Amino acid sequence: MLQRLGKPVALAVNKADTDAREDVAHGFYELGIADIFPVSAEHNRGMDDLLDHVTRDFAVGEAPEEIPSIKVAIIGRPNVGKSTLLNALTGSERSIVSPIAGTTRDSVDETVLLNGVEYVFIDTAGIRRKGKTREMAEKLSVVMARRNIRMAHVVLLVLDATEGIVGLDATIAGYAHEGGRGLIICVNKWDLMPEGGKRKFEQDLRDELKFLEYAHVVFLSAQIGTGVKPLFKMIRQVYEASSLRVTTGELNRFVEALHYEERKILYITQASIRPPTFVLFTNKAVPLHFSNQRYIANQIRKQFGFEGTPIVVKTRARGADKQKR
Ligand SMILES: Nc1nc2c(ncn2[C@@H]2O[C@H](COP(=O)(O)OP(=O)(O)O)[C@@H](O)[C@H]2O)c(=O)[nH]1
Ligand SMILES: [Mg+2]
Repeated sequence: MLQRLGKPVALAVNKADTDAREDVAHGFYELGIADIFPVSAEHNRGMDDLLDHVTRDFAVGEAPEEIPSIKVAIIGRPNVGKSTLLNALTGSERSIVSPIAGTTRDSVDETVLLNGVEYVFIDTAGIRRKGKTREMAEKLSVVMARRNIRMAHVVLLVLDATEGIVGLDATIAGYAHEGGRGLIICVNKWDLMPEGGKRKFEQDLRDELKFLEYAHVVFLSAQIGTGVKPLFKMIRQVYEASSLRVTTGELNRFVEALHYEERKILYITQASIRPPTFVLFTNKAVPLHFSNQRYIANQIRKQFGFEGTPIVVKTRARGADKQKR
């Protein structure tokens, strides 16, 4: 009946708990199904191979483009230097830079082609209007940040080094984090800072923006141009990290080696990219505590190189019936 359907069929021969029983499974060849997988559902044997096999032809995200085009949003509160940074990145003067907060013209997209990669920068545009208040400009910067985050693959969050991290920075940073995009924190106007303060600044920044622990921090001067060029490589790296896929087999080998006591992780698989999202099947019905989610996310990041991107970890409980036994 199955073969008449004309669909790919794989045979999972269960209860192959031992090597000897695995051999027996191959006796099922006479059913005429070539893809035979001895498995043990109870002892979690052979599942990786089976799952990798049945998912091998699944579409992987968007179709690959000829030239990868990375959309990069430049966000931050008014006057931190977003437009200056855009100009430095694109080598143009198209964005209007002004010492008066919120004077960027309209929506500005600039494309740079570098080493076969297209970078499309989206500046947080403001609306130039007479009598616009500082408060209005600040509100607008949040609205624009949220919009541009949605359109981007990678986000550059710009801070003004001379002012440290203020409340509005944290608000915008929060949206960047929720957006699930790869993130680079750009500490701008570093030319105005005394020598040697980077470590302290980064420490304070990490304290204030704890939830952005995965983000790279770079110190730069958009006006002078120092630290701007290396951003391209970093943007590309973050984009690639956020687009990375790990096979179910690799993930489960990793989980086996992980010393995780809180509960038994039966299974882990990557459900999507940008942000990389993982689903854990565990032996408990309650979702993982936030701190445990973070622990596992960080272990995954370390192991597989998801640098600069947030990672989402979801839990699925195995059916309650299993627990009653
Ligand atoms: N010293 C210094 N000033 C900067 C730097 N980047 C921007 N500025 C100045 O900061 C002000 C605001 O810059 P702008 O790019 O318009 O900020 P935006 O509102 O975030 O787009 C302008 O006076 C810029 O010249 C920098 O790296 N160093
Ligand atoms: Mg601007």
